[in-house]
Amino acid sequence: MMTSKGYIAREDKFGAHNYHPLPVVLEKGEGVFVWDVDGKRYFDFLSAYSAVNQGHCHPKIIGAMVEQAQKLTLTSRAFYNSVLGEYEEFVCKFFGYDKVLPMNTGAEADETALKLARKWAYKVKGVPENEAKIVVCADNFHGRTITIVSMSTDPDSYSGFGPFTPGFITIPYNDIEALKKVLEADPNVAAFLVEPIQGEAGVFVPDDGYLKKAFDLCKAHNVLFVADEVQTGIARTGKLLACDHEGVRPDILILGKALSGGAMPVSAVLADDSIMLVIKPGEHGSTFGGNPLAGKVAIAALNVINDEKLAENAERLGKIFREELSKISSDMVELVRGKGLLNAVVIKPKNGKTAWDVCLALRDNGLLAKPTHGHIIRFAPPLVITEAQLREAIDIITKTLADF
Ligand code: IF1
Repeated sequence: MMTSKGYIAREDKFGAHNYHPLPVVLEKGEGVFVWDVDGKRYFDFLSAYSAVNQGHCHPKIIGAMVEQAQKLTLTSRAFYNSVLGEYEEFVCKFFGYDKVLPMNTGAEADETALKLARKWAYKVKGVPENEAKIVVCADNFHGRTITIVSMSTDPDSYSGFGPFTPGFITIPYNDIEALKKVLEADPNVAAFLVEPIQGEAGVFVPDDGYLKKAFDLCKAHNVLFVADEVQTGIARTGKLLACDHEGVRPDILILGKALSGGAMPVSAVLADDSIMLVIKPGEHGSTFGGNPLAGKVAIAALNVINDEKLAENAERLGKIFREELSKISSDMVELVRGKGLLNAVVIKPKNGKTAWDVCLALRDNGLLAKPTHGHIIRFAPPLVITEAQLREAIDIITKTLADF
């Protein structure tokens, strides 16, 4: 029987060292819980970075997956299949758009949105060929491809991967004046790409009204408002989309992660015909994009969001979480912030102890979370968590912090 150390040593020997995981080896997941190889149970307060909003191995999602997996998993888009149209109609009506371009990972969906925005700029807006600009925010995270890290301001994301894709203008997040200035100065801006809440940066929630003002500025300058809801979407922030808090309907909507409930990679770009139809047959695609297995899984995953009212649950329990965490009288807790069940605690190091040490202690006490950017701990449980489970988890966090 292999020990956790054995699992970790084997990965170290045969796997690329592109991660520094918390030392815990998980073997089983169900709902809000995961179990390690020694049978120890943990609250999962990362949810695979908001991909497991519906809870681990949700029976309806896995059931749909197993059923379809025994019929037809992949045809490629060289042929039609009996599921894709059903999924396309379902997801377009679910989010209220004319069309969907199905992809697999979040990064692929972001790349697809960038291509769509540039092509729209040339074909519809009349920007001169190869002159299109995309405005992005400092501290963004949209994935790991070379074009996406070309618009990153995080050296860990882009250092050593040049030369970089041109055509990006970076402005500070949550700064309407900066966006206004850029849009007034440059007639070749195709789109403004923004996370409604900056997840990786440390769950930065912008000022109320920021998204609406940004959207209105984009409309005034014939610029597409592109929302990356890969992490904030699918009920995570207490609404179906984080943009829904401000009644903003993105021109291009990017989804991923919990679109499949964490069962497999499924991502999507949604837009109306005037934008989506600038891409013609043969101009974009992917081997697995829109495969029948992904289609059935995504339909099941989205039905769970509605049937189990997960957005409402996230809204209600998120308020309790922030309220209770703000009461913690630990001098390591600098700040608690978030929306719905996407929250973070800013940790002030104490006696050389950092957020990493807190996460190790949380692990020992039966709760898994991980620091982002050193001193910020993200807390994002599956949205199926009950109030009783949340309060039990809050007790673990409170006791753990009290020990420092
Ligand atoms: C990892 C971060 C979170 C995303 C947004 C696109 C993507 C992501 C807003 C790309 C992916 C994941 C990547 C994952 C960890 C996680 C993450 F820390 F990397 F930044 F959530 F904050 N847009 N985020 O958050 O989607 O291609 O990964 O499917 O380990 O890199 P992907």
